[in-house]
Amino acid sequence: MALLTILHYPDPRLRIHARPITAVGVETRRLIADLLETMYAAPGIGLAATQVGLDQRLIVVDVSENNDAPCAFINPEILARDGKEKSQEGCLSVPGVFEEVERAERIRVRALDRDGKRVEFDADGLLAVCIQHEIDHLDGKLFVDYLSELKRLRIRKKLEKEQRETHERSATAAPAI
Ligand code: GNR
Ligand code: NI
Repeated sequence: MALLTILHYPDPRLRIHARPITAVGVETRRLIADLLETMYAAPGIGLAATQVGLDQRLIVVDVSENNDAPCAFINPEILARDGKEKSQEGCLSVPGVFEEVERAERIRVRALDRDGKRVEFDADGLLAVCIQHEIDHLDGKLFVDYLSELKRLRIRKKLEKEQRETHERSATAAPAI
């Protein structure tokens, strides 16, 4: 198991449209374990491979109270959408930002599970929000894209400043030779 580094907006790698996984084997299962470990450590309720710089259509989700319902979906697709609902969203790639986003209230999802078996199910509530948010990541899309240009610009400036300060601190603490 390994903790992976989560990329932060506006890293251009978050804009990559990820490629489908063609064969589900031990490599994919190892990656699922690493993504789940990274998600729980963050902590978050979902994580997409795109967020750790991997060009693969793979997401993990756990919306349970006790973090005891880990799910992995490979090549996930939304087959149908129904209703509209606004809810407050956050993103591990946009730390410290929480804004209202409108999404479909209910969705029908098709994917492969960790054994490469096809699954199809309906989702609503937080699970529906989370799966839509994660599939957006696989398409290079972030929840800030649903906000106004002014809000997005303010968020970008704030995160760029935080990243500059983080780099200055680490440069001072451990100077490169
Ligand atoms: O941990 C997360 N919480 C969350 C809350 C509301 C809507 C979506 C999410 S997903 C987010 C983790 C994340 O960034 N996944 O990509
Ligand atoms: Ni996210």
